[in-house]
Amino acid sequence: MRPDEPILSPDTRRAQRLPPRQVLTHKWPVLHAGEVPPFDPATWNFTIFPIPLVDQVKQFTWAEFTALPRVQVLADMHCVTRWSKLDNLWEGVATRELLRHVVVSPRARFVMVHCEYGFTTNLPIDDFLGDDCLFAFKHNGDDLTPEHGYPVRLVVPRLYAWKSAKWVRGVEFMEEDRPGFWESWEHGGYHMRGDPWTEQRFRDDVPSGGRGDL
Ligand SMILES: Nc1nc2c(c(=O)[nH]1)N[C@H]1C(S)=C(S)[C@@H](COP(=O)(O)O)O[C@H]1N2
Ligand SMILES: [Mo]
Repeated sequence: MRPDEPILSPDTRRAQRLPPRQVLTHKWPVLHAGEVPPFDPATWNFTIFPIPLVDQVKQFTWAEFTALPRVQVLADMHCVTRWSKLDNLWEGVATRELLRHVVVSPRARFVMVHCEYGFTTNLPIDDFLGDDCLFAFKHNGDDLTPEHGYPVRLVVPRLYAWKSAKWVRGVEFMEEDRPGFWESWEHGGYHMRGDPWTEQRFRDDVPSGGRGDL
């Protein structure tokens, strides 16, 4: 079951839809590190962890995850490499749905999203649980294609799109923040939060050993 009216991501109501220094695209670029992973519904699972930040380690099979209630969200997408794609209609499971399956400790303030081949991305828990955030199976009415995250990707419309992790397999709740893949210094030091409206493109802290190893 899903509502007839999609949830409108708040940024779609702005008079000026493009964040600073972004360029509109009508195509849908493909952007990721590494290979497109295979999908096997018999072995796929989705894990929420760890104890004690959740009351139990919860694992869903593909059949269980696809049986969860669905929402539709209309949202814009902004890649830090400066393309923006407007009016995407996503369908999937709201991130908030996870809260109906585990009890999350109030000490949890960040999440690490875990994907195939070890890709990760970190974000504040309040951004992750935004009412326009979902684990999407469909885009504009069609199943995701493999290169766009089939079978399921995270969508966090209000942050730069590298937080919208493709081929997602689980969520780790965290007390302290720590960098994911693109946020790590060796992969560019992209921002720990990534708000496109204030151009949080790169981290503004400095690696403990100094920037670079000269
Ligand atoms: N697993 C994974 N997800 C990822 C990435 C990645 O490298 N690996 N790149 C991100 C980046 S930088 C962007 S802009 C979006 C692009 O999504 P798209 O390829 O569907 O346009 O995916 C994000 N999700
Ligand atoms: Mo990106």
